[in-house]
Amino acid sequence: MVDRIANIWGTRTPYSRDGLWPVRVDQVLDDGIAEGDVDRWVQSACVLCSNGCACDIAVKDGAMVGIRGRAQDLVNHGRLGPKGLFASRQGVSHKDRLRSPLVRENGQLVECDWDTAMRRIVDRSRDLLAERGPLSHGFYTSGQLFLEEYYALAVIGKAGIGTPHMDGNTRLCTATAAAAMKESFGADGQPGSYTDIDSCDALFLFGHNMAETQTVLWSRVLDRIAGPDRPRIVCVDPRNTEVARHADVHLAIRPGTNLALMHALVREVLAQGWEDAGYVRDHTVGLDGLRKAVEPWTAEAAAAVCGVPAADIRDAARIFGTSDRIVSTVLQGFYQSSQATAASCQVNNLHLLRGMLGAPGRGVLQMNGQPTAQNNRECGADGDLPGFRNWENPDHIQELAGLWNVDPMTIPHWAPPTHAMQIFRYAEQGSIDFLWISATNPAVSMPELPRIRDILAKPDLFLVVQDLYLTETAQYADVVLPAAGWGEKTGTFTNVNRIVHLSDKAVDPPGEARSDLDIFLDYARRMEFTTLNGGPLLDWTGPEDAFEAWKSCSRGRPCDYTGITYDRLRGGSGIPWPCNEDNPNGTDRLYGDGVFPTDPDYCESYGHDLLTGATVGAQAFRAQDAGGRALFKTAPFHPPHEEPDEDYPLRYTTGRTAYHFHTRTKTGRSRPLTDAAPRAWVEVAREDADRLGISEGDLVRVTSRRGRIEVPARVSGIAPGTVFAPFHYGYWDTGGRPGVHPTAANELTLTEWDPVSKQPLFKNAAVTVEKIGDATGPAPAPTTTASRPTAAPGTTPVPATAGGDGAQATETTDTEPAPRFPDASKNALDGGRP
Ligand SMILES: Nc1nc2c(c(=O)[nH]1)N[C@H]1C(S)=C(S)[C@@H](COP(=O)(O)OP(=O)(O)OC[C@H]3O[C@@H](n4cnc5c(=O)[nH]c(N)nc54)[C@H](O)[C@@H]3O)O[C@H]1N2
Ligand SMILES: Nc1nc2c(c(=O)[nH]1)N[C@H]1C(S)=C(S)[C@@H](COP(=O)(O)OP(=O)(O)OC[C@H]3O[C@@H](n4cnc5c(=O)[nH]c(N)nc54)[C@H](O)[C@@H]3O)O[C@H]1N2
Ligand code: SF4
Ligand SMILES: [Mo]
Repeated sequence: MVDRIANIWGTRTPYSRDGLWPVRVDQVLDDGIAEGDVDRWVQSACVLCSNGCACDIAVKDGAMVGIRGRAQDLVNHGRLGPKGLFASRQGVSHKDRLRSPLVRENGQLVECDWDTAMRRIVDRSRDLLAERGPLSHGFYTSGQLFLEEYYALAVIGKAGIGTPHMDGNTRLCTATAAAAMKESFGADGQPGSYTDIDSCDALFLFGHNMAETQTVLWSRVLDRIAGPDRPRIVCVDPRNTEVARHADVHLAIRPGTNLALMHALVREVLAQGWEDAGYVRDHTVGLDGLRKAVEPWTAEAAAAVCGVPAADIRDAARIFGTSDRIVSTVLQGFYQSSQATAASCQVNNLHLLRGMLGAPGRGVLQMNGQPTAQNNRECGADGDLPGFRNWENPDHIQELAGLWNVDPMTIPHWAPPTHAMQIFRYAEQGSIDFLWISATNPAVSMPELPRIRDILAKPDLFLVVQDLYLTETAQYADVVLPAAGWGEKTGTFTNVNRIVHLSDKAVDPPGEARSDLDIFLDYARRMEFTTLNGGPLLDWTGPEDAFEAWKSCSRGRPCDYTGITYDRLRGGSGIPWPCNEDNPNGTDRLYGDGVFPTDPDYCESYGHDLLTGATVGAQAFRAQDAGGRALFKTAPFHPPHEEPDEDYPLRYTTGRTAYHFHTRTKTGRSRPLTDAAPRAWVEVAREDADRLGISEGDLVRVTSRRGRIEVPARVSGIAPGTVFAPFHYGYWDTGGRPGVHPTAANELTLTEWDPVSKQPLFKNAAVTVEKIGDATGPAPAPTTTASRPTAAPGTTPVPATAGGDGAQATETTDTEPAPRFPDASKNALDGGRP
C-alpha cells in the first residue's frame, strides 16, 4: 500500500528512450471491501482532468465501491492520480447531491417535479422567442459533459433556436489551444501524442504545471527522468513547481511576459541557423514576417522584460535548437496570460522551424484542461461549429443544414460567435434574458466575481442551472436541474491526444436526477423543434443514437469518428481520432506527412490578426496561398494592460494545486483531498514577505482594483514580485457568500481577454499585500507541491503532507505487457527525415 496523498505520482517504473512505459495498476477499494466482494467492474475514464486516464469502477450492491486503472489503455497504462483515486466516486456519491428539481417561489428555491421545472423553462423560452427572438437566449456549458450531450446542445442551440450566444467554460480553459492550432495549422486537432514523451530528448513545458495538473502524465515523464537516457527539461513558470525542480533550465519569468520570451527563443534559433530549411520551405508560409517580428528580441532584450538571465534564455534556445526530438506542452500559464494566442503560436512556430512535428518524440501538445473540453470544441456547443467547420465558409453552413435538414439561415453564421465573456456582458445589459448554465460554476470560476454575482442576481434574468450540487451559481437560479454525474450515465469523451473513451453507466443517479442528455432531449421535445419536413429535430432515444448522429457530422472532417463504435471502445484501449476507413485503428499523431488543414475550402478558420483579433477573411486567406502548408503567425509584444504601479506593486497570478479540482464540488467532498489542502492561501516570495513584515501563516489581505481576499500567507519559492492564489476556494462550504474573509481568487481578477481566443486573463493583475493578523500555525497549503514552504533562516521547515489511512492505494506492476499503438509502425513514419 502506498500513501498516494504524500506520494502524488506513486512508485517509479523507469524506462528508456523508445521503450514502452511499463504497466502499473493503481487501485483503491472502500474500507472493508475485498476484491472478491465486488459484483462487477464497469469500464470508464476519469473526468478530473484532461489526461483521460482509463479506469474500471468497482460496483457492489448498486454502489460504487472502488476504482482501478486500466492496464491495457494507451493513456495511463494502469495508473491513476490522487484525484482519480480519491475523488471520482467520492465526488458524486455525497449526501449533498441534488435529488430533485428546484424552482424559485417567493424568492426561495423549493423542490418540485420534473414536469413543473421543465414547463417553467419551456414557457419562458417560448415567450421570449416569440417576443424577442433567438438572441434573447444564451447557453453557457462546460468542458465536463459527454460528447453526446454537447452535440445535443449544439443542435438545439444552432438549429432549434438559432442563437449565436453559446459557449462553454472551455472559453476560460482551452479556447487558446484551439485558437493557436487554427491559426498555425488551419484547424483544431492535437498534433502530438503522449507516446512522444517516450521518445523525446527534450521536453519544454510552457506555463504548464504538469506535475500537479496531469499527475499521471507527469509520472510518465518522471519514469523517463528515472531511466537511463533522461530528456532535458525546460520549464517556463514563475513558481518553483515540481516541474521546475526537475528542469535543466527554469525560466521563472514575470507573469505576462511570455511573448517577449518566445520572440527571443525564435530569434535565437534563427540567428544560430538551427532551423530545418527544407521543412520550412516545403511545409510553411510566412517566415519573412516571423523573422522581422522577432528581430529586436535579443536574449538581453527579453531578459530585461521577463526578469530572467539572458544566459538562461540562450541555454533554453540551444536545447530547442540542437535536440533531435522535442516535445512541447502549453497550458494556462500561456493561455490565461497576456497575448495568449500569439505566445502559444510561437510554440508552434518553434516546432515548425525545426520540423519537429508528426514523428516519434517530435510533437506539440497544446494541452486541454478539462476532461471533455475537446468534445465541446468538436461538437460545437461553444462558439465553434460542429466538426471543426468554418462559420465564414457558406459551404460548411450548407453541409450542416443538409445534415440536420434545417434552413441554413437558422444556423448563426452572420457574425463571429458570442464568447462567454460577451454572453455575460449581454446578460448584464439585458439583451440576454434567458441563460442556461450547465456543469460549470461561474460564481467562483469567472473573473471579477463581484460583477459576476451582480449579473447572476439580476431579477429579470431567467437563470437555469444544471448541476450535481447546489453550487454558489445554482443559488442564484430560477430553476435548478439535478443532473446525473460520472458513473451514473453512459457516454464518450476525448482527451488531450484525441483518445476517445467510453464511460458506461455503473449505478443509478440519486433521487430524480437525470442525465444531461435526457434533460436536453426533453427540452427539445417539449419545444417541438422540427426539421424542414416536419419531423422532430432530435429523435435520439439515448447516448448511442447521439454518438451515431455525431459520427455522420464528423465524416470527412479532421475529427473523423466514423470508424469508432461503442462496441469497439469496450474491452480494450481508447482510440485516437481520426478513425475511419483509412485509419481503422485511429491515429497516434497528426501531420506526419507535413500536410496541414489550411486548404481554404477545408480549414476551420481563416484566422485573425494576432495583435488585434481582427478576422483575416476568406479573400486575404486565399491570397496567402497556404494550401496544405502551416502558417508562421505572430504579433509584436506589448505588456499586460494592468502592470504593477505604486498603489498595486505586485503581480498577481492564480492557478491550481494537485489536490483540488476547480471549485471543489467533487474534491472538496473527499476527505483525503480536503485534509491535504483544507483552506485557501496565497504564495508570497521570501524577499517580498521579509520586506512586508509577513511570516509563514500570517493572515494577509490581497487587494486589487476589483476586490480583496483575506487568507494565510505561504512563504514559497515563487519569483519575487509575484504572488499566487489557488482559485479553488469559493463559498459553498462556508455559508454560500463571501463572508468577512473572502477567499475566492477571482474576487481580484479583471474583465479582460485575449483578442483572438477571447480567453480571459486569469494570470495577470496588479495587487497589494498587507498583513492583517498573526499566524496561528503554518498556512494550510500543501507541502508536497509548488506551494511548499521555504524555511525562514533559523527555523524548521513545515512537515510534508501525509494522507493517513484514507489515502492508501495498491500499485501492481508487471502484470501485463505495456500497451502499444496498434499501427505504431505506420504512424512512426519519419517521412524520410532523420
Ligand atoms: N489538480 C488539478 N489538476 C487539474 C485541474 C485542477 O483544477 N486541479 N484542472 C484541469 C484544468 S481544467 C486545467 S485548464 C489544467 C490547468 O493546468 P495548468 O495550466 O498546469 O495549471 P495552472 O495552475 O492554472 O497554471 C500553470 C502554471 O502557470 C504559471 N503561470 C502563471 N502566470 C504565468 C505566466 O504569465 N507565464 C507563465 N509562463 N506561467 C505562468 C503558474 O505559476 C502555474 O504553475 O489543469 C487540469 N488539471
Ligand atoms: N482565477 C482563476 N480562475 C479560473 C482559472 C484559473 O486558473 N484561475 N481556471 C479556469 C479554468 S481553466 C476552468 S476549466 C474553469 C473551471 O471552472 P468551473 O467549470 O466553474 O469549475 P467546476 O468546479 O469544475 O465546475 C463544474 C460544475 O459542474 C458540475 N458537474 C460535474 N459533472 C457534471 C455533470 O455530469 N453534469 C452536470 N450538469 N454538472 C456536472 C460540478 O458539480 C461543478 O459545479 O475555471 C476557470 N477559472
Ligand atoms: S491524471 Fe487526470 S485523468 Fe488521470 S487520474 Fe488524475 S485527474 Fe484523473
Ligand atoms: Mo481548464
